[in-house]
Amino acid sequence: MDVLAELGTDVAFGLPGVHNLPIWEAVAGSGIRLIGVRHEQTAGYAADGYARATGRLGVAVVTTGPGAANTLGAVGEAMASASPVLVLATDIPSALRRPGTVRGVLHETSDQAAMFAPVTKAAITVKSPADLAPAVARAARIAREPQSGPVYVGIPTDFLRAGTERRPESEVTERFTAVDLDQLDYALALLAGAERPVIWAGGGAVRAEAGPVVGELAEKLTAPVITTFAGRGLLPPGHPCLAPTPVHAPEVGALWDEADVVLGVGSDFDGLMTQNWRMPRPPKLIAVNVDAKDAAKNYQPDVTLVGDARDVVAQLVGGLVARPGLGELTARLRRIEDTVRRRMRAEEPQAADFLGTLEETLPEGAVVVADMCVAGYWAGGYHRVSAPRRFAYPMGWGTLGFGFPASLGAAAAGGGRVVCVSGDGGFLYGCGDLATLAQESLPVTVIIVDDGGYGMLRFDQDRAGVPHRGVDLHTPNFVGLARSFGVHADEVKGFGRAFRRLLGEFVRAEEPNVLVVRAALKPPVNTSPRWYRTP
Ligand SMILES: Cc1ncc(C[n+]2csc(CCOP(=O)(O)OP(=O)(O)O)c2C)c(N)n1
Ligand SMILES: [Mg+2]
Repeated sequence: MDVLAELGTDVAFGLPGVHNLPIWEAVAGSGIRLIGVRHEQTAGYAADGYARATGRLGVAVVTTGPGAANTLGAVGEAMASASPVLVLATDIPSALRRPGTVRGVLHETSDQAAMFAPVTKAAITVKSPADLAPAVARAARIAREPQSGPVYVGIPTDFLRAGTERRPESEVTERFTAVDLDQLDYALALLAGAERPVIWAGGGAVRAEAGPVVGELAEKLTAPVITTFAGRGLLPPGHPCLAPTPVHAPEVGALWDEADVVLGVGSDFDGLMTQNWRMPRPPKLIAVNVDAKDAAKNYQPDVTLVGDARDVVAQLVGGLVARPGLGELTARLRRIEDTVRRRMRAEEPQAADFLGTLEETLPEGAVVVADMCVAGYWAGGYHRVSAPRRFAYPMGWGTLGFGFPASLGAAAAGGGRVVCVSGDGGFLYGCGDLATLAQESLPVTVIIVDDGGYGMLRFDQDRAGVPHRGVDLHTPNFVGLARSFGVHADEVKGFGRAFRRLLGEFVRAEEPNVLVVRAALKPPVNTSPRWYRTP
């Protein structure tokens, strides 16, 4: 706990079991607030939400076996979204373990760390009481160092009472050496000679706090900046070079198609962004990435600048002269925005109303956390994110059920109001944590868009021309459900005037609340069945 507190983590999320009770005792004097949740998936998602909103290490404290296993979906999401999450789990007593045999000890698994191997950067089992604090420090370092991601630490429960002798210094390193100057020169030459350069910025740019230098570089180059889902919020909405939506809008896709040089910053060009790599490889590609392999796994770059995105992009800014044409670029981007917004209103007026009201009513600095639901996809594509870390989206691993518990973590970070956008299906994954919401009185407004089932899959079945199966579902009275936990709740039909009035009230309240909206939305073009690039 001392190691974690030294790193700046002030909130952890957990659920007790007989094996991990000593951690609850240790937390008492550590300066860390351990928020008790009602399911371990919530501990994982809340730790992730906290990490995304703050950039700090998110911590989930869970017990042995099923407790640890219950975090796996959340940990996989953190892995896919490079979110620094530490899972502190206990394991059965070392004294009772017989390697290779499952003896039947309470909560025993043959190899608990192995469950975490494919969804973590590292899965560490503590070897001795003396190894406990160093192992936690090592895990925290691995989780935080770029590219960040989740790390599992398994602690045989008997070690927790054995006592450790020393408090180790926390190991935090910045491991980058200077960027290769020949490569930098080559990249500068490509950019200086580019006629239609484009900057493509991902989550790595946000994590490196590279927004200001990316914005400067874009202005110097007069290059549009296309952000990925994870990169949204990198530049402020009014920035003269910001492409208004991700690349799934054909008009934004055209910017990519026309580019002669693309500079990718902190992105791996994943399938969800590139429409499963149907986007052509640009004639010249420069990649800025902490990991050369990650940069090259999808489109082979002509040159890779390995290093911290903020440092490397600052060096590119320093090596280039400003060129004319910023006014024309901004005008073109505004025209694209008009076209895209007009089409949105024509295609799905409810989405336009929803997002318009969200933007109007959202208090400054509020975080929006979206789930895998149709309203969330609209937010993922079109919500104008006010600043870095003000929008969280599980895309990523595409993990339904992320939204509500992640919003608890983001709110526990103490930065003000969090608005969660959830469907009826996703909300039911973690609805037991309405108890946590009430108990901690977290400043969360949950918008539940209730379309009576799995709307996205309903769309898929309609598109395939098959009857609805498994998608039209019974939903509870969500208002009654929330109120039964002591959470203020109300319901409206559609995204009209009543929605606007209530959302405005709800986001300005001190306490948590739930706003149920009865509506069914058509999904936007950034969802895979609606991608415009066909195989
Ligand atoms: C863990 C997980 N299980 C299943 C899915 C598949 N899935 C994606 S969207 C969706 C429907 C979600 O329903 P709801 O939350 O009501 O949102 P809606 O689609 O109705 O807007 C499902 C089941 C998933 N993405 N993740
Ligand atoms: Mg639904």
